[in-house]
Amino acid sequence: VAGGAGGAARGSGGGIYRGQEAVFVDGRWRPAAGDGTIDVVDPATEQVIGRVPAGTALDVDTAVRAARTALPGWAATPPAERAAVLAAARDLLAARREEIAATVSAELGAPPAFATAVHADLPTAVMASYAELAAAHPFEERVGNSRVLQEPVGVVGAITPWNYPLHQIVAKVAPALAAGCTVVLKPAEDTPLVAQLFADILAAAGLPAGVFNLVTGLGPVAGQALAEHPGVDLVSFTGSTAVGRQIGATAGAAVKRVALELGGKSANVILPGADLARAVNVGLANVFANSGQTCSAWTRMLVDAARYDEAVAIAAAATAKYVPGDRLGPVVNARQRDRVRGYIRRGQEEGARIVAGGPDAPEGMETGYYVRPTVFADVRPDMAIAQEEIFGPVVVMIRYEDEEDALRIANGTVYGLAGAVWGADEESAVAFARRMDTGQVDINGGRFNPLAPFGGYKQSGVGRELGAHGLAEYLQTKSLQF
Ligand code: TXE
Repeated sequence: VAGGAGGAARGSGGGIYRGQEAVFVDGRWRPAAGDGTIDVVDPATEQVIGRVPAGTALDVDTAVRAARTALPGWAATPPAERAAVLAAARDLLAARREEIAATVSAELGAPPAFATAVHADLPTAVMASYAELAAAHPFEERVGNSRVLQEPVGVVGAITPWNYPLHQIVAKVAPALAAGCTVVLKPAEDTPLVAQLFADILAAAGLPAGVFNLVTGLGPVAGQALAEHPGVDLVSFTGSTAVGRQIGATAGAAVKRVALELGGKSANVILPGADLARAVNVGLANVFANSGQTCSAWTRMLVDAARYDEAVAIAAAATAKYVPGDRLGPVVNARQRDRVRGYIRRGQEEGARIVAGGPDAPEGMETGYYVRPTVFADVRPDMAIAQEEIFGPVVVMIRYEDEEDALRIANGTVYGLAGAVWGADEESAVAFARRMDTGQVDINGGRFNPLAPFGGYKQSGVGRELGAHGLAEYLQTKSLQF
């Protein structure tokens, strides 16, 4: 199903998907229009591990045409049949778990255990949820004397980032396919290999030609061409606020649907009665996982004045366990490394106190884009390190006087993606969470739920991913009156 140009050397390097020098359009791998390529680099070794095409506007155009041609057929496919393809994709994701983990580990630098438990298993869980939702969703409903039809929006242009390379893709493509949409995906240039692996999986799952297309390439070239293409009905973007703003403006001018999942600066609010050690430790783990490259990470830790010093001591000691290279992977590329280290220096200049980590390279780690896990104390809410998304293993600890003060600080950024509240009991934590301007809050810990909607308040974005809310993004409604 997925043969053709390019030729994969899959499995030749410790189970890593080596990639295709081809784009996946209309059901097969084919050479890109131009001959530009992108080297894929392992951020832990700085070695080139693969090469993919730098697709151009021409490739995007061919892919959008294929998606348009495939749209009527896929939209008319009964939801149960669409669900069966997603279920087959779920099984193939599970079957290729080790290869997915190894590939993400290589192109993102994620430690193997995290790559397996999160980068491989999370997208599998999301695919499973949409296999079920596609089968169960009421695509037609009676409302009084009307029949309301939920129809696919059309051709989806999906643009994804590198931080959770496969999850970000599945969180868009699975609901789009469940809804009956067809897709052109432009994955992040840093992590295109697992995207190519995913194209093979969808083809092997029996997805008809043209329903899913993949064009690798640079953001300002292939990404922009996709976002601006008149044949795209909905652009779903996850990435930086700067690019999201631009994509939103372009979509607005064309009056087309857009979903934006952007940055965050989420608060981890530890209320006076909470289990302090647990809240601090889980809070650090939340940020240091994936080397801080998580849009929903609880990067601001808010502690009441009475227990602030104790919390800082716990955090400083706990951070020592996150040894770069072993438990803590590198960040994705040299640019991100320099950006994160720049923020750590900026925090020092602003007068915050480093209690763990710092801006220098971790000892003995000359190779790889590593950053020391860093904790700042004595952080004022108006400092840049407390307002801007750093996207690295950096936690800022802010002191608050009372709950009203904590709420003001928690809500005092332009973002509102996620957060956590720890209280003496569930009730008090929930009462606080209700007043937070943010899209998702974990109460006294919390477990990931693939059916819970995820997305931003304020400048963290527009729209929701995951679950039934995520499916709704890809549907438009028509009502028939009788
Ligand atoms: O993101 P970009 P970058 C934040 C995080 C990070 C910063 C920069 O703070 O430090 O953004 O990361 C494509 N038209 N997040 O530079 O550039 C690009 O090719 C269309 C938060 O990597 O936004 C990639 O596929 N597309 C975040 C995708 O956009 C364009 C995840 C994201 O890249 C484009 C990543 C253009 N003009 C970064 N320019 C999150 N919300 O999870 C780039 N792209």
